[in-house]
Amino acid sequence: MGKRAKISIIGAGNIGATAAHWAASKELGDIVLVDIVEGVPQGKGLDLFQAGPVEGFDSNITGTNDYEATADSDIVIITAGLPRKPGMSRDELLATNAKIVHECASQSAAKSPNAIIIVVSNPLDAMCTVAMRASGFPKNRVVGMAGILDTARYRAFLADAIGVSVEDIQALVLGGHGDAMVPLISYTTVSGIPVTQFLAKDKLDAIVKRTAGGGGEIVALLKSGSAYYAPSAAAVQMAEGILKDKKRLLPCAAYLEGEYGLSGLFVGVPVILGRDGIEKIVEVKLTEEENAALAKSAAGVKELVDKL
Ligand code: TXD
Repeated sequence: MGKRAKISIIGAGNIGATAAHWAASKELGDIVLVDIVEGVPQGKGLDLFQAGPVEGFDSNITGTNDYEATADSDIVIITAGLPRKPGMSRDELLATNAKIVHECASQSAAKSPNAIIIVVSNPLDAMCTVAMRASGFPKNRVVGMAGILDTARYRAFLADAIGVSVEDIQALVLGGHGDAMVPLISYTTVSGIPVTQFLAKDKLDAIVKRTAGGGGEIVALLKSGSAYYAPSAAAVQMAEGILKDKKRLLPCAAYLEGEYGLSGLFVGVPVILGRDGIEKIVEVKLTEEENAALAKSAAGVKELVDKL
């Protein structure tokens, strides 16, 4: 009889703790919260554990300041790092967060050599490279969360504008997790019906623009932090797809070696997520314009990675 799955979440801040919340409410497995701040992962873990009787989930949830308890995790979600302040770009977090993600990935990998790492920390695409180098894991076991979030924002805005359920909007947003992300309008449908039959171009373009600035919009509102409900929900959707071997086709940051004409970089592309992590990178046909936008977005990622 197999044991419960084990998910370690590194960084018990806004995203990490909320990811633990979503994972517990989906009863995905036992959860270990890790943070450097004494008491924070322990307190949040204990509190979430005590929600079990109310919500009806059975999950051992613990918090710790070291990696002992994370041993043999199936999934490691790395959310540790500084978030943006108003006016900051994700890129300005590079140096600080690269050190943090390097430490978290290497410590996690040492305790869980067979885990799949889901990277959340920003600047996302570059942090995926840091995590892959630090963990030494093969490219199928390091995946970045950004595309699902960007696509969720895009889908939410579309559903609101069209007046349909968010469940009936299918879409893909590719590219780096930055202002140059690439929403694929040609693949956006409402229950299979092209979105262009519902919205005029100017409305669509406005939604694409708002999506690209989606992170910044929330940072400006919150002033002391960045988005965490949707990012953590997206990271947990990836964990669920892996743990349940669902073969989800989702936009995630994956290490490319020739796909989309790109190599040696993590960029947001459609992937199939299953028990082995990134089981396939799906190459879809792109318009000239979409290809150019993806290449531009990738160039931005490369610039950052070269600074590492
Ligand atoms: O789409 C995406 N990928 C992005 C990612 C969406 C939103 C925000 N994103 C980024 O996630 C954000 O820019 C940050 O880089 C991370 C985490 O954001 P969060 O909002 O959770 O930041 P917090 O609340 O400051 O939490 C970070 C925690 C905090 O508790 C620190 O004590 C902890 O990280 N931390 C560490 N934990 C473990 N080990 C080390 N070294 C460490 N350093 C800090």
